[in-house]
Amino acid sequence: MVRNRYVWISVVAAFTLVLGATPRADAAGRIVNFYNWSNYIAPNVLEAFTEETGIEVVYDTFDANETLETRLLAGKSGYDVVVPTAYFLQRQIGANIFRKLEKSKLPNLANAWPEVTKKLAVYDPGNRHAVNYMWGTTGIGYNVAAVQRILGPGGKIDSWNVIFDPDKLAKFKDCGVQMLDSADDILPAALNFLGLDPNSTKKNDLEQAAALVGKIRPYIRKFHSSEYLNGLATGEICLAVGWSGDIKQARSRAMESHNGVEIGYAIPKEGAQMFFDNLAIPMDARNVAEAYELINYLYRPDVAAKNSDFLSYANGNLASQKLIDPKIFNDKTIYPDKAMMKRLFVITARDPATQRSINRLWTRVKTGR
Ligand code: N2P
Repeated sequence: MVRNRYVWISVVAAFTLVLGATPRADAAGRIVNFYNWSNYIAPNVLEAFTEETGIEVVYDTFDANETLETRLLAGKSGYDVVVPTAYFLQRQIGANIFRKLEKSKLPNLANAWPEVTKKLAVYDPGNRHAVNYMWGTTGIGYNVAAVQRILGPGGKIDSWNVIFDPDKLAKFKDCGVQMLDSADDILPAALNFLGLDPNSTKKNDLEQAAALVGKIRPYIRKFHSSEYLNGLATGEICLAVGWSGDIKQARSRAMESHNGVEIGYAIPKEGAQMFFDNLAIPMDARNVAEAYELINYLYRPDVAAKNSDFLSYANGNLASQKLIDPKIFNDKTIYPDKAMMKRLFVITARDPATQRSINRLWTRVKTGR
């Protein structure tokens, strides 16, 4: 009897040991809900995270800050990690939407790039609520052959005038033009092209910018913030105002499919917006420990490098730089040098009244009313 009991206890102990040695079983049921931009994570990163930690990632994507913001403001978003752009983050911090990060739970932040941390502090003083994920620019993607055909040999895209001069853009109408459906990307580009402050809150400035976009609207096939990636890659469209990494992913996608399409990306000489997208934990997140583990994982130098290599976006991780493919790290339209930096501008959150009028102008411009 005693012996039997002893045997039974041993079996239970052995079983517990075996289970305990398997991380998956140990962490059974752990999940993290991650809401990220589309085309914004390298293949297998999340799978590898699950394999290592046993935490299942429920992954969902969006392609506009407005979509994310609506979910967050409604409350109970159900998300544990989200990726707002800095000027949205700034407003959302004001609305008390995010948790203060416990940095002790993010040891990999030791790898953060101080220059980027400092830039982000403009939006999040003291860097208390967010850490940078990726950053990039808003510029022009183009089909190299179409540009040669339309502008003649030697023709190049180096100015916003190809977009904002209606006579120039008209020539690209038939081969297909798309533009981001993002007031905060397009109106600052238009303001900057007009020689006005891209951060202007003056009614008259904003109306001029909207009128400029209104004039080129007949030549734009679609306003959309993710379809242009595939559109450029397949040759379905030939010109897009879009985000740097998405356009470069279009280039790689075309190259991999050997379809003869060559895609270029230009940061126009008049200047372009530089944006920062950041990882943050909503106040009502239910899987907070898992959220920290995911953010910490994304801050591992090899993981950040893998993401930048695939996405062609720069990241906020200094230690990752020596691991990044030199073709990416030495590309000045991804990791800008000092001269390129001088051309880039940032935008900050507007007051609610200005933001409302920007949104109204944008709807009017898009619908042509
Ligand atoms: C991801 C692009 C995100 C950039 N496709 C927008 N800030």
